[in-house]
Amino acid sequence: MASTSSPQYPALNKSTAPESVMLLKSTPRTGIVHIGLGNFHRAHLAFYTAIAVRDFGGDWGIYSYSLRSTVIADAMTSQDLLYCIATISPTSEAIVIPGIHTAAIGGPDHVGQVLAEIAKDSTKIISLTVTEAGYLISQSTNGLNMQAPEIIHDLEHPESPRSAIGIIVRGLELRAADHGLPVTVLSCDNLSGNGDRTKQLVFEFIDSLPDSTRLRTYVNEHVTFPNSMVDRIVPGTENRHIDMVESRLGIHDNSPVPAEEFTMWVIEDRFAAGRPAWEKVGAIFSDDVAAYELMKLRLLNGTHSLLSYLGALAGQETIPGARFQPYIEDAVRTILYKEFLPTFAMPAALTADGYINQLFDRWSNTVLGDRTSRVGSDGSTKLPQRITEPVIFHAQSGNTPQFIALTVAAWLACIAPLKGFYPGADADAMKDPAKSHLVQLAGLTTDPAVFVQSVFATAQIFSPELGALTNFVECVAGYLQQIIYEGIEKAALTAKSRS
Ligand code: CS2
Repeated sequence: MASTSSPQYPALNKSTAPESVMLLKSTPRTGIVHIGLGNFHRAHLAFYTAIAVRDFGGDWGIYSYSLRSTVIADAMTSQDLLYCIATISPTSEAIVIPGIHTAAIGGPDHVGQVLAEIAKDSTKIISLTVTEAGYLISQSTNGLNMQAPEIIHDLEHPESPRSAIGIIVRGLELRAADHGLPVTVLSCDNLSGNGDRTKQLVFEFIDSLPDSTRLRTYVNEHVTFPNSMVDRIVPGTENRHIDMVESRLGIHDNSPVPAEEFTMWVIEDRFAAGRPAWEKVGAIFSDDVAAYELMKLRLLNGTHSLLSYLGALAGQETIPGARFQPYIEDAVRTILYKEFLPTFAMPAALTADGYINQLFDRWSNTVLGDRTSRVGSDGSTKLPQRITEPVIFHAQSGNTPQFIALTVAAWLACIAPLKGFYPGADADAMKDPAKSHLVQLAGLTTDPAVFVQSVFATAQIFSPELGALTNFVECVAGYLQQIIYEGIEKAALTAKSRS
């Protein structure tokens, strides 16, 4: 790991830590195996679990695994499995150090260890934060993408799965063959009905295995998949965060997590083998998770997508930069109130205005500086979750949601610009698993209408049902044309005038 002259974590203990630092170090044994060791996990599930274990005990240490990269795992291993969550807002800065991990490993070479850990009878929860893209959902079948190279590989190589679903199934297979004890699979990603969805994908994988009766029965009878809504804005780690920790604590953290103060977790209480006392440290257990999920996926995430693409095209590097452009703020209010809010029922405990005002505050966090390129990445797997049902909802009464159409057009302008159009550096920095395919389609024509038609008809990003909504598809094409020839502000003003 990076060598450094400043002291490392072991030098820090309760008496040396500054007052504003919360050191949550306990030494439980492993009870949770987590797949997807990114910043989101480290600032959310790990945070709640560290507090719950410190205050209420239990063997809920987290054995964590990153599917591809070894960077975070190596950084954490080199610093006693500790790291800082730096909570940053314009009015405060605080540091929390959640000492709850029992291992941090990364990369396909180590997947055997993860399977062995899942198989242990001491493992009670398998949790996941692998992003929308990590579930390998096919939009054409609305199920597991059996053509994905990872799934093809995983069906053929039981000992070395590479996909999250493959790892879960192979781990469950070992449990079924060994002791058959119950376990919970807990998805913490932004998918609508994330638990139900994960269960569906797990069963589709199982059904493709030869001789799967025993495993099917085990999963049916002893494995639960609670739905959950998980919320905290967590940007990527930058050097300025490393410097901030160093100047505050005098220690060098190779991998701190910047985060907003706000955090929310709503979970269904369906745990097959127990769980940490999360309800005592702020998590909400509810039978109404679906309402919270829809609220968050549409109001926060859906609008976040609009902010990222309009913002990037307007030359804004950050979400607050975008949010403070008057015409983008106007677009945000319209999409929230006119296009997303009518499509679901708010959870009984919250009011729309209260939640939306809080969103504006969260998007205004200029010092956290969440980037448009982070939020805009992976649009091909995020947008279908966020916009499909709202578009269909409006189409049923003969309407086309203008700002949702503009969001899709702006995404295409950012990810696969047509010849002669340059979307700017922030759009350039967006990654997307469908990027190379979209760029290929964009290279076949200079006509935005032809390009947009081909995306909906052939790219298998959006469902056939959405692609069949001609008015919507044409509206997207019209906005792409306007973005290219007149600019994003003009396109947003048009959308406003039609709303
Ligand atoms: C964002 C989310 O990446 C995105 O598209 O909308 O990561 C968002 O920051 C989180 O869901 C907040 O909980």
